[in-house]
Amino acid sequence: MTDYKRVLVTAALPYANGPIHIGHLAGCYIPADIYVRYQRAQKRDVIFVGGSDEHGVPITIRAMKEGVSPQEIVDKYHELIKHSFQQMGISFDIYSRTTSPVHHKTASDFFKKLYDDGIFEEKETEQYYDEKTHTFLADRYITGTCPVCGNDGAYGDQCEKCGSSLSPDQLINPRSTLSDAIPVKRKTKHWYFPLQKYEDFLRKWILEGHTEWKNNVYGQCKSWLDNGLQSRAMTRDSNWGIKVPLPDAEGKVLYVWFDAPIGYISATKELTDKWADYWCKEDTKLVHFIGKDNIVFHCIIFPAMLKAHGNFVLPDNVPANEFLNIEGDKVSTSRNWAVWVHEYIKDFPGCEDVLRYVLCANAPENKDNDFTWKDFQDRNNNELAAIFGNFVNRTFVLMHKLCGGKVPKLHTDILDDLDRQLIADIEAAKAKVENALEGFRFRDALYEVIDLSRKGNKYMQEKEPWQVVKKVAENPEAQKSIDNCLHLCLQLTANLAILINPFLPATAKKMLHMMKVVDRILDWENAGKINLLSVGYALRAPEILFRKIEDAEIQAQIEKLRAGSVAAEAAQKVAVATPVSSTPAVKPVIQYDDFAKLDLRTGTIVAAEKVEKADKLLKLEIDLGFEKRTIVSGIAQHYDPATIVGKRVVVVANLAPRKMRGIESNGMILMAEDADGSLQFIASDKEVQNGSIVS
Ligand code: B3M
Ligand code: ZN
Repeated sequence: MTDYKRVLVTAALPYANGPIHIGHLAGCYIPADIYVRYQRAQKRDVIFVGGSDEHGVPITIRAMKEGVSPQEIVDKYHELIKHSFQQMGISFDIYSRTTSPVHHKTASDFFKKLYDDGIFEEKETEQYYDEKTHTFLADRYITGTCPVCGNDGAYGDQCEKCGSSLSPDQLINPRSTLSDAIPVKRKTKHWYFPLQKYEDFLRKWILEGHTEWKNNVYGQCKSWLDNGLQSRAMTRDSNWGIKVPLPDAEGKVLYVWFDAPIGYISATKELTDKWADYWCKEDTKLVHFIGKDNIVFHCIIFPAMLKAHGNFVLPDNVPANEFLNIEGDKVSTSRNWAVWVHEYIKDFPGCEDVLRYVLCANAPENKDNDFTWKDFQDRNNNELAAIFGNFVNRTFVLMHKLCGGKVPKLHTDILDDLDRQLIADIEAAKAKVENALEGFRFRDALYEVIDLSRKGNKYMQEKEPWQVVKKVAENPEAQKSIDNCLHLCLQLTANLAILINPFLPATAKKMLHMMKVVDRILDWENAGKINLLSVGYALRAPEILFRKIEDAEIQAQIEKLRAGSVAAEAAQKVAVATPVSSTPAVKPVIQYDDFAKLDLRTGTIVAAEKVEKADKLLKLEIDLGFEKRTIVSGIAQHYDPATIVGKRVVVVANLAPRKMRGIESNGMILMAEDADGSLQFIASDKEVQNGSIVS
């Protein structure tokens, strides 16, 4: 199994355009961290690299939304994300960022090498262009209807509803996400990577060489290959990103999916001078942890790039997870349907391991899975606290009570079947957990650990040292049975610390403290042994490993989730009314007949007063020449009624009457909204007779 000399583990670089949520953790960071901690315990040469993905459209769009520069966005979220990872115990050896100078040089050199080797196809094509914002619309700058599933909000690179990978040309009714404009086609030049030329290599390497990959990963690769690969543009028109290192490439940057995976190499360079050992020597085992939406980039595109470049190892495995839904619904950052990691840490201080536990025990390893707060509570209270925590606690309490606070002796002469079975279970657990971890079956591995603690509880229940103690007075030999029970339970506790350590490192640390032993005990080679704690050694008092999580806390989280998503929806409605660019887009075309239905007339305001209990409304009396009208208008926050009497206005005279605050409004006055939101009257510059037709 270990015919490699070093292990290089990467976890997807999250876009620094927002905080991370628990779906990110479950998708790749927790499994990656478990794997790495396990490798470290095995004393293997392993490094774990990660960082923020700071280029691409997700960043620039966020910057536009927040009205700040892309640099400000990535600075803010990089720090937030990095901090969340630290708090959750995701133990990167380096957490870098793709705006780092080392990365810019590495990615730029990589591109230049492929260019110099004549790998790219240079093509001028027509691409969608937004004339309002003067932007070429690739990737997420363009939206429209998905040709596969009909989702109206599909992007130019992907439909998030059905998961299809798309190009802007496939979208039905494309629109710019920047201004809502209908895009036009314009010529632009880009450098394309000819993926189809690597099809044979990829087929052999994956479909024949990596049949051991997870079904979901292998299946996606096969379907990509069977559908035929095409050239893909590796550059974009943008001013945010890594400049294309060629003379005639003004305003062009590397495609974010070209530079981001190279970020793994750059981060390794920043970490160690020996980076080339990890990236270029054949006896490296490279493992990419990612979510399912990144499979094609890590299994097809990046390996083809590495192959074209030469001199790099290819991933040995890409154990991608599927998606984690929340309370039965897909995670959506725009709808704020998510559990944010930095908020969890604030709401449940000291419970980071609980989240790690739940996200691993319920990981979407082979299919999408659901996170619910109820399940979170149940797993904490019924598994962590009631089984694992309870076993450790009982062991310590009884050891203090019945064995004087010291590790008792093991009297081998009186070992019975129960004792022997427990010893066998301890020995067997190591291989079970190990096999599951080597095979990226993290749920199974964790189950085995909890199962071992369950066996400990059962053993203790059958041995009943609290009953046996009653016999000690008349039969001193009975103490031997108590000693054996607690000796084995303590050795089992030490084993549990070793086995749980990759999953719940903070818990393992607490257990070490209680046992007064050094970190070295956690070396994997110690698992399965029953001589880890020396006889006569005094141990500390027990600490509660997992507190109970109350119903009220769970209720509060469910309410927070719902309230957050309602607020986000309301905010989104406002955002739709005011697109990112300052002037709203023109509405869809109408015919003259549509316009001719409107009866617009000139008029004069002859009276104005506030409407009671409505701070936005004014009741206006309008002289239309042929009649006077009452019109209720929403301008109270812009005009004092006294100042507008005598103003000339344009009125929609044939608008159906409508009651507002009990007053019937007969028509509407036209106002122009300025960029700052103020309202201006519309009137002709010369005085026109009231009642004149406006057309
Ligand atoms: N930033 C997409 C994502 O966050 C992308 C991953 C890059 S990994 C090299 O899902
Ligand atoms: Zn779709």
